[in-house]
Amino acid sequence: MHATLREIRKTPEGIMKAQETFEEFVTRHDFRLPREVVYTGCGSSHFLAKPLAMATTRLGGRGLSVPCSELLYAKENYPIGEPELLVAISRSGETTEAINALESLNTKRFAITAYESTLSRKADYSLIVPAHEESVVMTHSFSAFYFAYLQLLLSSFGEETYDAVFVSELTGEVLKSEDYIREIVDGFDFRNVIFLGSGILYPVALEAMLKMKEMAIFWSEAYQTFEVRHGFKSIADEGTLVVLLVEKPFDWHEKLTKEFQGQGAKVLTVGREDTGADYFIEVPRLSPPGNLFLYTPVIQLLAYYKAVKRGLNPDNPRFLSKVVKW
Ligand code: F1P
Repeated sequence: MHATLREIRKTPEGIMKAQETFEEFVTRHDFRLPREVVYTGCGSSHFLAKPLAMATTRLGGRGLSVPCSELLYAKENYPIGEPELLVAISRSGETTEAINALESLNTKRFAITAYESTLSRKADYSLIVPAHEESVVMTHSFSAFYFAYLQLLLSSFGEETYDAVFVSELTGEVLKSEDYIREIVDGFDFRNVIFLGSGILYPVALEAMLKMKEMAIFWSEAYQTFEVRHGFKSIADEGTLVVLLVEKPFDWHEKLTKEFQGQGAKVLTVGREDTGADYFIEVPRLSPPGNLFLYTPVIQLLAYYKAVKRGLNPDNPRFLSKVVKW
């Protein structure tokens, strides 16, 4: 079995490891997360920085996400202000840009990583979540990192934390859609794919787009849900799969589904209710910003099975390496 598939299936386990890391952190440190936080990372880790920034903002703080390279070479273009904390995310903890970016602001430094690493050693505080992966691409570690930090964020801001066992079980429920996802990929040989999501689900759409490119070397795009109608939708035709990631759909989602179907495209809705789509994956109820966990395994499986269908090895995608050094 491919390591990638094994690792996607480990999502429930990753959540539990993340909970342990969070609990250990709060026992060991008196430190609580501040309100003004800049988040940074590269690739998937950058797409994880985005929901973390959004979660910070939702909870009443101010979160900003900036890719590491931008923080290093173009930060004057971003509203960085005077943050109380810089959080750098890197699965390996050895990505050159992430290590350098951690030193780019004159503030306290926090690392989220899977290993004791250069990044964690340079940080004042770190969450080391041992969701280790063999695969080049990041899968269950994405959800695990998010969970550990979200718990810390919630507890720092005086909010109730998530029940880890419950969330872990819910991700297990979502993983049961694996056979159905494989059937979709086998039954419809789509030529391109568009991922749509709003709020916290937009970074999930971006991560889905990246997973498709990394694992399946396949053309994919991602937009904030309704933004796609403004020109971008012209590329959708009978060869297109549109993946609509939605928490609770309303009439606009149904109209959007019909609009794409009218262009000949097929729609897969992933959400709590169907939108009249060609394919539907129901996700259990879990309030945002924690609902991200219910979508990530689905989009990872979709990219995995597309890679398999295309006869590729998703564990070792062409031209890519696990750690990007400069
Ligand atoms: C960052 C990253 C991954 C990507 C690829 C190359 O790694 O861009 O997101 O999947 O493997 O590296 P890291 O800094 O999180 O270790």
